[in-house]
Amino acid sequence: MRIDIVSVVPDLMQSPLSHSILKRAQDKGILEVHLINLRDFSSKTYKQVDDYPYGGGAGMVMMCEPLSKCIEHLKEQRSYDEIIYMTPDGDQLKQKTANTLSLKTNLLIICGHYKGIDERIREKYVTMEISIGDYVLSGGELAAAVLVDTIGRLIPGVLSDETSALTDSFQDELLSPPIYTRPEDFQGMKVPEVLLSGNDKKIQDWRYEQSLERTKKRRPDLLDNNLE
Ligand code: 6GU
Repeated sequence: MRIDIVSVVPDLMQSPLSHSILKRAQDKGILEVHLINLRDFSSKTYKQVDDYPYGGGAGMVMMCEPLSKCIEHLKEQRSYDEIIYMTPDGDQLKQKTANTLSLKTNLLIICGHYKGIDERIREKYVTMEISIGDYVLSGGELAAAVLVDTIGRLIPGVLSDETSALTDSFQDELLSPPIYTRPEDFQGMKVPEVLLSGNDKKIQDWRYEQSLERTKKRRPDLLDNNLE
């Protein structure tokens, strides 16, 4: 999979994309991430990419021209399965979205900064609009890093233990059960007996019960969604 990310502050995403599982995915050649600096497509003297909003008000708006030039340039080289705009008024990112996107070949992600991008760019090019939650970030970059992380780890072949992503919280719309490692006794707090029993069936049943209980207590909304 190839993911191209357009931003005015591409450096913001450098570190999250260069470690851990995303690094491994790129080292293995399964994932390719390219950061594109929108300023490279500005025709203004000071590489300006934003301008005052028509109608007035606070904040700047990312102009049509550099974005359009940039997107057209990228589209000449490959066709994108989705052109995704990161925006707080987009559809909220869910595991299901990540699952679907992890099977694509070419994705283009556009990060808004300032107040966001000119509406006409959304109308002309954008095929998906994604938010990562109901709070405000300074720009789409950290949200894009979150999106790439959640997609990247799902691409077939990225996780060495192929089943590991399947037992994540949310993958089956339940939260994960509690987990333990050595020692068996930590300052008098013991690991649940069943996990030491060696009885796989009992362990799986216990984990499922714990998942269900935890979800009921912490995120009953997830269970309601299951009934829809
Ligand atoms: Cl995708 N962008 C911004 N600027 N803020 C956000 C967001 C995205 N998702 C949640 N808050």
